[in-house]
Amino acid sequence: MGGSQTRLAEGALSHEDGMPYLRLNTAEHTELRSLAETFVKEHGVEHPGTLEELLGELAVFAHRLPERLRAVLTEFRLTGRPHGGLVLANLPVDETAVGATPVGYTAEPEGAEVTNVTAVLLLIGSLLGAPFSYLSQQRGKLVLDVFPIAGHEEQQLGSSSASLLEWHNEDAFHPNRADWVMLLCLRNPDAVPTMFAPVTDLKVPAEQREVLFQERFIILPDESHTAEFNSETTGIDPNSRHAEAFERIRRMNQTPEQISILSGDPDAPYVRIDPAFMQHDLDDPAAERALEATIEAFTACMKDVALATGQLLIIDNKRAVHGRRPFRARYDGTDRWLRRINVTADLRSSAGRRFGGHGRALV
Ligand SMILES: O=C(O)CCC(=O)C(=O)O
Ligand SMILES: [Fe+2]
Repeated sequence: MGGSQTRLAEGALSHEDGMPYLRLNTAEHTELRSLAETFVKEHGVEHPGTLEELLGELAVFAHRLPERLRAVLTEFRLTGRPHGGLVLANLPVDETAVGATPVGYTAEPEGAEVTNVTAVLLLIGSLLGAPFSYLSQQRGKLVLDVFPIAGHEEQQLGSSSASLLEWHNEDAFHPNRADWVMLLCLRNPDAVPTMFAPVTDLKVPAEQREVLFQERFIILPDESHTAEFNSETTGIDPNSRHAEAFERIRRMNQTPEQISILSGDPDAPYVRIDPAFMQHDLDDPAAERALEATIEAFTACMKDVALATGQLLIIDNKRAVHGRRPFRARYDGTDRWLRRINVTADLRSSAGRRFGGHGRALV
């Protein structure tokens, strides 16, 4: 994979349990906290939700992030290294000040520390690319909360707990899926691991690998994008854009296109896979065998990354898969809590199809 291309990024990463980490030092930690607080103060942000309306300002302000962080993120954006993703550690998150972990879908976390923490997440996301959302997911909300919800224990949703959340690419079915997914940990008292594997670790026989590069596979939209699920959880605005978004999802569900699982550079390919929402019966034995071999091989190389408060997992959503181990939820305000954003390298490809107050919710 080679070393760093930029002098500043060189030697910045440590490797812990096979995972690359950038640990901010005390000066960087303090600098980042004061940067986020300054942004919030200068723009009179009183509620974390307001940050979603300030994406342009955040993108400009992001150029002030600590230099070593900018160097690592720039190298990651330009070269894809470290391959698949990395963890940023020692970010300013005061667990005692963020308040209780939400318990229901419609909860809107509030308060000064949640606002600061969200600013940190959006600043980092805005340096790497452009944060965006989907109109078909939680009304186009940009910053999503990952915490267990009573009744979802066994579902294939971020809000599940008792069941393992099978590894996947985020929104794998979607042509405009994220380039990067960022998961910022506010609390994780039981050290519940996120699962992670870069595609460079995937070992499948050459013959099957060749099949993976062919358009012989089908991924359906996951439940979180359906009209039924959204009307039961966050509710749907009865305006035409929402209807359009769910109509597009319905079409993707009804007449899905055939896609390849691997694409791009044969030595460092992009990956697109979500076994829980794929058709396994393809009327194509060679493709079926290649899919099952890939599932087995990925499962075998899955790493556990137990995020701690103040750690941010940046996943290259086109070069790595992720999931989550099962755990027992508490539902008492002390549950595991992550804040998540989708980030794209290419806003231009969705021009004319982005709406919402922040103009970043895709139809
Ligand atoms: O809870 C986790 O660690 C990952 C959840 C997940 O896959 C997601 O929110 O996209
Ligand atoms: Fe995910």
